[in-house]
Amino acid sequence: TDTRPTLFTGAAGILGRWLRPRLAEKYGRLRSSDVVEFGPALPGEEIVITDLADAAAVDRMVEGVGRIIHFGGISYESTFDRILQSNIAGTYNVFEAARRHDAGPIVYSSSNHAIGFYTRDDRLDASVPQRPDSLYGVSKAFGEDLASFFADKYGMDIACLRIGTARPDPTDVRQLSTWQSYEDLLRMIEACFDAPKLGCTILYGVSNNDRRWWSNELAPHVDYRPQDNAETFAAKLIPDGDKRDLNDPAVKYQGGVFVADGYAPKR
Ligand code: 15L
Repeated sequence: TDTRPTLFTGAAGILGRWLRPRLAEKYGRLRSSDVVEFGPALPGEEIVITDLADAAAVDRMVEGVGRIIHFGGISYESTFDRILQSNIAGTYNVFEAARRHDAGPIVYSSSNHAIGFYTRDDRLDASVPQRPDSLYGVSKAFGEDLASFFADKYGMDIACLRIGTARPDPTDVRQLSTWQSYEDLLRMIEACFDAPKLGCTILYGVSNNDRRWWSNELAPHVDYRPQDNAETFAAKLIPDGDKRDLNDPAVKYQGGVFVADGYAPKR
């Protein structure tokens, strides 16, 4: 097993704040990073404030680490310039520094918005072509392509998690399909690092929801066993059933509001 520290980018983010103490406990030495200040450091933790767009700073941050959990970046739609810096250049800088320093395996937070233009009637596995629903989704599709390239060209191991909606509880009808509990997300990260070989593996970050749209059957080498199911919240969330307008783009497409935001196809 790898005794080098584990690097965690995006440690001050919404998912990062929950994952950080658990990753520190699981993997011991943790090098946590974000672009904003946070702290204090946990036992065994080293905090490095880094802008992922700064290639030299990312190179220093990655030097000496083993496993990488790359969750840093913008997690919502933004301007192309901001997405370009933090998600596109940022992910390139992390993967390229990992190649140079022989770090890895890498678990990368992709997103369901890389495939958000599939409809709620579509059922997806890891082989479907990407269908990004936003510039944010395009940046996640780029990160997946970059993972494929670094795996094929340099033999690196990178798991891309197309996370659905990771939050404490599901809060709307869509999330009955897309929800991933925090505990299941952590199980997925651990299962990736326990896999014998990742290459470039695409996984859907989703709990064992009755209404899930996505299958991980093409990644049997990752022993992910989700324990939670959004359906346990269904009766409380929609006591009178699903009353939504099924033609509303935010309802019709898997990406939800990321699709509907600015949606204006010319006919
Ligand atoms: C994401 O990628 C976002 O980061 C998150 O805030 C949620 O909106 C999630 O997708 C989702 O699709 O529910």
